[in-house]
Amino acid sequence: MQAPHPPMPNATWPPLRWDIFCRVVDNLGDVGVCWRLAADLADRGHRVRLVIDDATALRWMAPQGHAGVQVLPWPQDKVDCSAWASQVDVAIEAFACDPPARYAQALAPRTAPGVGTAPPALWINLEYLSAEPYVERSHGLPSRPLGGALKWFYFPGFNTRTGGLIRAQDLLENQQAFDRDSWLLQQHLSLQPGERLVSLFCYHTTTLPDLLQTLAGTPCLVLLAGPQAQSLLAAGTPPLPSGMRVQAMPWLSQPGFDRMLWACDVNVVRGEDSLVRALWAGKPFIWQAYPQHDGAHHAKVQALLTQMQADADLRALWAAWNGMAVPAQPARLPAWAAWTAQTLRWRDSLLTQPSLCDQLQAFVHTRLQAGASTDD
Ligand code: TRH
Repeated sequence: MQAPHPPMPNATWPPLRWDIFCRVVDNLGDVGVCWRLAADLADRGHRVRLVIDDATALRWMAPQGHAGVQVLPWPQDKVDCSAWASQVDVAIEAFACDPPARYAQALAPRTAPGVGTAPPALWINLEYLSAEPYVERSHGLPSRPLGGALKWFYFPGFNTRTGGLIRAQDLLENQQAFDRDSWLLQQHLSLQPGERLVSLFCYHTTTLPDLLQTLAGTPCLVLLAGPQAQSLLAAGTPPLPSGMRVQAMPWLSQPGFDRMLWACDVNVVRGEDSLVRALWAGKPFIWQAYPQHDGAHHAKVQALLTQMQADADLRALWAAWNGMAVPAQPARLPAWAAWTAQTLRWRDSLLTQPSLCDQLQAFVHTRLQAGASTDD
């Protein structure tokens, strides 16, 4: 059963000043999620500083920047950034990245009632996305080591007991205006009769040959996004199954990446942000979880399959792709009509929920009103 929807943002709430701290651990998800969040908040009238230790990927992910978002390099230890903390209403540390020490010291007294006299500020730890049950238990909890700063845990998620999913306000409008034929022309792509268009964004994996076999059950043109799939296939390893053509794609901007997913019939995506984009695209998709050595990602895959009420074929396909099972022969694609309908059903139900930014604004407003107290 779904919990009641959290309060929706109110037009009378004032715009706020936000700092988002991001350390790029590896891959593109850290910067990708932080950038989408920053842009979405700015579109709602807020002022956002994105403080990031490696902004290289933003050159192609967001070449135009975004009105209302300022990108700042992560300050070195000797830089006194404590003044920043007095200028902010909400500080978000993405994925427990720990803001610079001087900033943290200056912000701490503003986070808890009774500690300082300065106006309250909120310190939020934005966590990774997962459909696992711990997310509902942990979302929105405060944490305050004795005498320390008060931090709030914010967990994105797939139901209203969690923090929601990033969804730009103009997403549906842009999707409805999208013209697939023009996009194909712009990309110099042409489909042969009966061919499906598939995007492939993945990690290095030994399960790729089987997935290609599965996809090639219907003739398809596979767009290789990102370097991993491209390098895997560059030397003809694995060989392409018959009925499959491939095309390497350049790095696309985030809006360009989204458009590619809208254009495709099937999207193979990975990690966190591209999963959510595939979901909003509303096309059948196959997800690869960020692989962890202890196999912790298997539980993430299972939890997501359960959340989306996947059928047995989809479960078998995702399990094989994520290395959770070794099938005797390549898994098969779910029946097309049922797969499409199931994906759209889930997407439509998620669209009725407030987005992550809707919920985050309500969360922040409630707590700032209460003077950042944990009593509400
Ligand atoms: O790159 P990722 O594998 O990031 C991962 C995950 O987020 C994972 O959960 C996290 O633990 C790990 O990083 C540290 O996958 P993800 O999250 O889909 O991020 C990819 C981003 O790159 C996404 O914002 C889309 C963007 N992108 C483009 O904008 N253009 C492109 O051409 C491509 C290929 C990606």
